[in-house]
Amino acid sequence: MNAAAIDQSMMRHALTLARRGLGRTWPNPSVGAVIWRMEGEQPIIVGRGFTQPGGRPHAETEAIAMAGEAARGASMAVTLEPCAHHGKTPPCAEAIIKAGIIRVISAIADPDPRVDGGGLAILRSAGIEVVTGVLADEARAVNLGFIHKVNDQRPLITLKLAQTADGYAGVTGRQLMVSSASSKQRVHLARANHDAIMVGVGTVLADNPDLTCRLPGMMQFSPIRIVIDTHLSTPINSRLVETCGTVPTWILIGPNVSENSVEVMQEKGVIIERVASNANGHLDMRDAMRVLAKRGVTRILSEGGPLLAEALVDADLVDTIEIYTSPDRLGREGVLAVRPGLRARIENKHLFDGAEPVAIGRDRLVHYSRIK
Ligand code: AOF
Ligand code: ZN
Repeated sequence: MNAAAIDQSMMRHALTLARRGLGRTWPNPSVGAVIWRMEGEQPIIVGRGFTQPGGRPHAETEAIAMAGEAARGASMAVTLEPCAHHGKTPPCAEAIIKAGIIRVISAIADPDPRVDGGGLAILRSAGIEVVTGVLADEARAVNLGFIHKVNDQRPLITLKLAQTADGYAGVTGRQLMVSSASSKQRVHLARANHDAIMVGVGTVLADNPDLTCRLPGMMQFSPIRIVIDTHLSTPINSRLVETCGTVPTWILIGPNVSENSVEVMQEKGVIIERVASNANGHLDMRDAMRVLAKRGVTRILSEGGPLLAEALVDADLVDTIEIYTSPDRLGREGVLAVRPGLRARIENKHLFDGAEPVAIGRDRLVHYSRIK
């Protein structure tokens, strides 16, 4: 392998580490770092690290701690520019210098204004060789939630929709098992690698859902739950409220809810955030996402009903759409999963790029990603 191929393979490894932290490092990005030394033609990995739950310690100091003295004279691949600021911990750029690392391969710059090129500048001024842009597109995808939080004051949004073969989400007010066991497992895995699961209050009233990650052994990876609820209609005895001591529940409400109703919910342990409403009296989704980004949320999985999906896509807030289609028909009138207006936007080649359908158990999954 030549040097560039080794750099790429180390960065690929660092990216796999970074992906492990997704959903658990917010408000910080999930970063991966690999330290290696050359023995002849052979790269030997001496340290690996990724951002720890809650966002600290950072990936680089984890990898340096593992490598110990072996870091001296070694190279590091890191999926995001090492930090330059004195935050809750000293800057990673300084830790890298102190550890004696002589070469740093960094995928993309850190958009945080406290860093933004400063980390690489510190490394260069210490005489460390710096290579940037290695697997930049993949690193951007891993860090997209954090990038949107910093640059666009909104979290990344993955929209999940499920429909019967004839296009229905269910029957009004009744829960319908649309997806197969394999699809559910995949959705629960997606829950674990997002910071929050979001639904509209209609889903809470119809289904009284738990919205947790129930894959065996992964309950502790359940993210927070967010309800879009203009008039604060979430029942006090709903599962989301009753279990908020174990898995946090946040409810976003409009300006007209009484302070008294807010206090009742807060006493139960629910976090309430007020959000601006628009001319139709619905919550302003851009403002809602601004509030969540300000609170540190970087990645949201929206599992809410068709109306929430429409509001998010209309406000141009959706990064990825996953539509699961079951082979079974509802066979009667129900609630359309994707109404014609939303379908037109999803199928618009200027807005979303649709992949080929893949089979998930008995279901079919089509994945759309936002253009630009
Ligand atoms: C890194 N490695 O693993 C992560 C970084 O509040 P602090 O002090 O932890 O700093 C948070 C900022 O550090 C965050 O906004 C981002 O710029 C960077 N995150 N940096 O070198 C890491 N998670
Ligand atoms: Zn750092």
